[in-house]
Amino acid sequence: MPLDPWRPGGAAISGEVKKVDEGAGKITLKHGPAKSLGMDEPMTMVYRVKDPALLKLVKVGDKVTFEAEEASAGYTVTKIDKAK
Ligand SMILES: [Cu+2]
Repeated sequence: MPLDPWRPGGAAISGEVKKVDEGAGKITLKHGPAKSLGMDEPMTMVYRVKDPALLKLVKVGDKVTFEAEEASAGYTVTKIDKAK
């Protein structure tokens, strides 16, 4: 078992869930700097999700770890998990 649960090359970002919009398939996350996404400052922003099922894993107020990628439609969360 690898110690890092994320896929090689993926950069996990720590954040907190501020809003979940299952209808629109979007999640609002407050997070710290995410160099891999070119975000140098902490911020709160809306992300799309790659799979709507991801929105069922977390709720508002949860501390989470997530991965995102920059897609043509906008920043998209590809993985999300409650922080340990
Ligand atoms: Cu951001």
